[in-house]
Amino acid sequence: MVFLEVFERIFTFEIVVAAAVFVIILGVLVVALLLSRKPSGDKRKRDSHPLIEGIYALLLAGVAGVIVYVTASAHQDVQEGPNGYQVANQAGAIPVDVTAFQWCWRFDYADTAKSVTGTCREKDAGLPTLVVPTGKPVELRLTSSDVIHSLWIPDKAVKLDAFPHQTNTVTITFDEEGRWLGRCAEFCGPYHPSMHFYVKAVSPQEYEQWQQQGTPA
Ligand SMILES: [Cu+2]
Repeated sequence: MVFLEVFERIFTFEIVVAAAVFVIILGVLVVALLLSRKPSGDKRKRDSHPLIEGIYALLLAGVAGVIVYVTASAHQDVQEGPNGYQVANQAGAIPVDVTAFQWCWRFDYADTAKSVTGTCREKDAGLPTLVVPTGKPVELRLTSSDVIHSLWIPDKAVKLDAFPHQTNTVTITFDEEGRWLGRCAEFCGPYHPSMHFYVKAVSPQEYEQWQQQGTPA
């Protein structure tokens, strides 16, 4: 699952950098305060050090630049990687047309004409389940039939906006079996908070059975 790996790598990197910057700035501040203490009654102007201040500003700008560069190139990896966004018609990918609507989801398997939807109102019972086989890329072609929504699978760090009159594509491969909750991540009206679904990854055999028999997931 490339999204999660990239997210965790970047997030850890940014936390480490942020912690280092915090500790260094706090240390410099404490030292500067201690050194700049003057006896009371001393009216001399405080020293200014344009060179040191300039270097300090440049260093911080450099750190910010590195973070932007690392994040942007990781984003590029995700977009162009084997499981990346916008990779349409990936060989062997299972195409699923995903439609977000107020306030639930519909999953139409383009190859088999199987369709799954729900009400998203009653907890669990009303939630649709997107069933996918493990180890095979699944191409989600996401659109909306009314307002803007956003497909979000928090455990897999996958998030993609759903716009009316537009299709956004993301190709995902689920490596392990399991079931994860998906949410709508774009406020879309009164029932937005209950606009959930499940993603269930099963073995390829089980997936074929499910496709043929139509047993509810
Ligand atoms: Cu929503």
